[in-house]
Amino acid sequence: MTTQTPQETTKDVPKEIFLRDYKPPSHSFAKVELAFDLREQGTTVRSIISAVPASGSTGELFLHGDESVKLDGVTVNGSAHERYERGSKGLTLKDLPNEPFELSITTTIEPQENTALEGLYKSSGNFCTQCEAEGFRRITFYQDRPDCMSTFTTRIEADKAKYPVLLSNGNLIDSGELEGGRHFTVWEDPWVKPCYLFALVAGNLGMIEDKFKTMSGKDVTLRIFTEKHNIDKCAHAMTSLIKSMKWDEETFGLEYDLDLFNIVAVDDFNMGAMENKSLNIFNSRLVLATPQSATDADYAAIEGVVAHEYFHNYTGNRVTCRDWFQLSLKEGLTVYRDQEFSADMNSRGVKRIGDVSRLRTAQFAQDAGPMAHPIRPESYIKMDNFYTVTVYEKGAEVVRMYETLLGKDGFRKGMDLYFQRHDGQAVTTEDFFAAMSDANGADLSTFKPWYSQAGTPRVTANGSYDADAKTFTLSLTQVVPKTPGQDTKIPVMCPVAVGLVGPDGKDMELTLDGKSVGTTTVLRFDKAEATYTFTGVEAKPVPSILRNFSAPVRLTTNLTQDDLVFLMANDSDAFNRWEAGQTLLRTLLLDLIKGDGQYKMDAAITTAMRAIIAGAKEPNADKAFIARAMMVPSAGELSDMLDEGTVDPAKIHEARTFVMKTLATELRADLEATMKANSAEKYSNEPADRAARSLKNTCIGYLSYLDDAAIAAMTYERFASADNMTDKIAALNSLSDKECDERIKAFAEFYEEWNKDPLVMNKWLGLQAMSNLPNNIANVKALMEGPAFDIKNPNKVYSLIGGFCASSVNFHAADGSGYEFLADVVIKLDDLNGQVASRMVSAFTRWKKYEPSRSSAMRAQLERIRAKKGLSENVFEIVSKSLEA
Ligand code: 0A1
Ligand code: ZN
Repeated sequence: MTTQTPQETTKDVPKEIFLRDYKPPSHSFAKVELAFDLREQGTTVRSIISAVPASGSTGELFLHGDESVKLDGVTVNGSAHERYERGSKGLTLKDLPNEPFELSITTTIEPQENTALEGLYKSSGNFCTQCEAEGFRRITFYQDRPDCMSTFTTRIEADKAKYPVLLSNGNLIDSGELEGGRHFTVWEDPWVKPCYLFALVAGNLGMIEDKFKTMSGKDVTLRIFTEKHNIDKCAHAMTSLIKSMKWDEETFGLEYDLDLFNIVAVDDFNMGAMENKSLNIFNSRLVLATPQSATDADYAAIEGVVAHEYFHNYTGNRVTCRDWFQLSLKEGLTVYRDQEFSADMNSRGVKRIGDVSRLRTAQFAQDAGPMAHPIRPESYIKMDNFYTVTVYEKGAEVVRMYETLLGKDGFRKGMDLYFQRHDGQAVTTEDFFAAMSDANGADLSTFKPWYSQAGTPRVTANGSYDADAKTFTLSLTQVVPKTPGQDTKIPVMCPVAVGLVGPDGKDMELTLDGKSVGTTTVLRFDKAEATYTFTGVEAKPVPSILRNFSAPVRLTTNLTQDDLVFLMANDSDAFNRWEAGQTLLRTLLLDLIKGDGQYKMDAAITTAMRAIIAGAKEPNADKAFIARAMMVPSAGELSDMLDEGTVDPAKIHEARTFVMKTLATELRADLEATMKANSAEKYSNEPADRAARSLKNTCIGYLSYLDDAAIAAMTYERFASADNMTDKIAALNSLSDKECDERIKAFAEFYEEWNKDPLVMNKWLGLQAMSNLPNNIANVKALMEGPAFDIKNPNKVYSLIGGFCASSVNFHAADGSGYEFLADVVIKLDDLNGQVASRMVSAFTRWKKYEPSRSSAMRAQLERIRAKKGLSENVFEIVSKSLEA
C-alpha cells in the first residue's frame, strides 16, 4: 500500500485504484463517430456517441479526460448541455436522459506539444497515436476503460501536401479533396473495441504492399508504412507478418477478419509496438532491418513482435480485458503465442533458453523486490507501470503451464472454448481459467494462486535411489516467499516435468503408481511437500528435473557436480542440458563472489566447457545451442541470487572477468579454431549461418578477455571488414571494455559511417554506455550533449541511460557518481515523459539488495527524486513503493 504523499506533486494526491472496487460502466456506447481536424496548432476532435444508460442509471456519466484537453462544448440530443463538473481526471455529466441518447463532445488538443507520447502526438513531423493504456483521455472525454466496447467511424481531415496518408482502424469508406489544399478520409471499423485500440496516423509516408490469402480464401491486403527513405527496410517485417498469419491459422484455427492490415513504423514510441485494430503502430526499431543495419537479434525481435501484435487481433482485440488488472489475460497469452511461433520458426530449445534467461534475470528480480506483484495485480497508481516482466513473461509461463498440464490438444480445446464463449467480450483471467478447466473436465483449483500470489516459489528436489527395491524416490518441497503486502502464501500447483537418465545416457521408461508414463512425466506438485516413487528402475539414474523449465520456480536439487556434467552431455531435454552447465557455472561464480578474493578455477568446468566447444565439430552440431551453452551467467542473474544487503557489483564483475579470462586463456586454441571454422566468406541469413555467426562471435567475445594486442588487432580487422551489422556490433562490443586504440578508432569509424541512421546510432550509444572502462561516466555525459542523443526520443534514452545502468563498474561506481547522474536524468525526464522516466528510475528499485554504502547512496537519490515538485504519478509510484517496501 502506498501511503506517502509526494511533496507538492501532481495537483491531486496520486490515487491508488483497486481491483476489488471494480464496477461495470454506467452507460454502454453503441456507436462512436470521431472527426479529427488536424492542424499545426489546435487540432479539434468531435465525437458523437450513441450512449445507452445501464439499468439503474442515476443520470450521471463520468468521462475520463486529461487536464491538457480543452473542452469546447457538450451537446445531448443536439442541444447544448452545461450540467457537468470538470475535475482533474475528467468530466461528470449530470441530468442525462434515462433512455438512449446522442452525446456530442468537441475538444481541442495540441499534439505538437505532447512529449509524453500518449494520446495524439507528432513523431518526425507525422501525427500518430498511442492509446493503451489510458491515452485516449488525452484526445477527448470518453469512458476510457477496456470494458466500454463500441464500433468506431473516424473522419480525418488534414493538409494534403504535408499529410498525404491518413489512416485509422478498419476499412476506408470515403475520401476526397477539400478547399485550401486539404483532404479527408473516413474509416469504419465494424468490430467492437475499447478505445485503447483506437489509432490514427497522418503523414508523408512510403509504403510496401503484399497480399495474404486466408484459410477460407479471402484476400487480405498487407501494408507497411514508414518514412520514405526507409522503405527498403521493411521486407523482413512483411515476411514475418505473413508467417504469423499462416501460423495462427494452422496452430489455433484463427483467421484474419478484415480486408486490410496496416503496420506503421514511427521513431518516437515509448514501448515496442501496439496492436491497434488493423493499424498496428510500431517503434521503428522493430520494423526496419537490412543485414547491414540490423543484427540477427534485431531480426529475431522483429519476427517475434510483428507476430505478437498480429496475434493480439484475437487475444486482446476480439476478446479483450474487463479492466487493466486483467492485463495478463491478453499479454501473458499473447507472449506465450509469440514464443511458440518463434520456437516453430527457429530452434525450439534455443528459444526456450533465451526466454527463461530473461525471465530469471528480470522477472525473478522483480518478484523478489519492492515492485513484486501477482500477474493479476491488486492495485496500481499508474497503469503504465504494470506493463511488466511479471505480467508479460511470468504471465506467459502461467499460460505455458496450462499447456504442460493439459497437453497440446487439451490446450487447444481450452482456447477454442475461450473464443466460443467470449468473442466480442471484455473478460477476466477467471474466464480463461474456466475455459481451460471446462474444456478438459480438469480440476485445476490449486493452480489458481498463480494469479493472485506474487513471488517466485522455491522448490527443492531431492532424489534417492534404492538399489535393492529398484526404486527412485523424488521428494519435493515448495515455499512461496513473502512479498510486500502478502505475508501468507499457500502452495500452488507446479507442473514438474521429470525424466530419469540411465547410466547409458538414455532416458529410462518410467513407471509411477504402477502405470507406465513414458520417458518424461509431469508431476502435479501442489502441496508444501510430496514424494514420488518410480518403480522398476534397474540402475541408478540421474534425474532430469523441471525439463523445459516446466514451472517458473527457483529450483534447488541434490545433484552432484558429476551428475551435472553427465546431464550436460546426455540429457535429451535441451533446456536441462543447458541448465546443467549453467548450474555448474553459477555455483562456481557465487563461491568466488562470496569468497575471500582468492580466485581459483574449477578444472571440471574448464573440461566441460572444452567438451561443449568441441561439439561444434560434430556433423549436425546445434551451433546456436553451443553458443548459448558457452555463455556465463550474467551479472544481473548472479546479483539476483545473492542475499539482500550483500551485493557488490564490483566483486561480481571481477569474478565474472576472472572466469571468462581463465577460460579464454585455457581454451584459447579451441576458441580460435572454432572462430575460424565458423567465419563465413559472405553474409547469409539462413538459420545455419546465423547459428555459426553466433558461435563465432561468442568465441571472439571470450578472446577479448585476453590482454593481447594481437586479439585487439584481429577484432578491429573483423570490425572493419564485416559485411553485416551482427558481426560489426559483436566486434565493437568485444572492443568496448578494452583500453586500446582499436576501440577508439572503431567507434569513430562507426559514427562516420552510420551517423545518419538513428537506429544504428542507438547501438553506438548503447555499447559505449555499457562499457565497464573506469570513469566512463564522463563519456556518457558527453554523449548526452552530442548530436546522436535526444532526451525526447525514448529509444535514445533506453540506449544511453539504460545502457549506462547496465554497467557494473560505472553505474555502481563506489563514489555514488553513477547514481547521482541517473537521478539528475530522471528528474529532467520526468517533466517530459513520465513513462520513460519511471522505466529509468526502476534501476534504483532494488537498492536494498546492495551492500550498505551503495544502498544508502541509492536511497538518497530516491529521496531526492521524491522531493521533486510536480513529480509524475508514474515516477512517484515506483519511488514511493521502493522506499516504503
Ligand atoms: N499492448 C502492447 C504494449 C504497449 C503497452 C502500452 C503502450 O503505451 C503505454 C504501448 C504499447 C503490446 O503488448 O505489444
Ligand atoms: Zn502485447
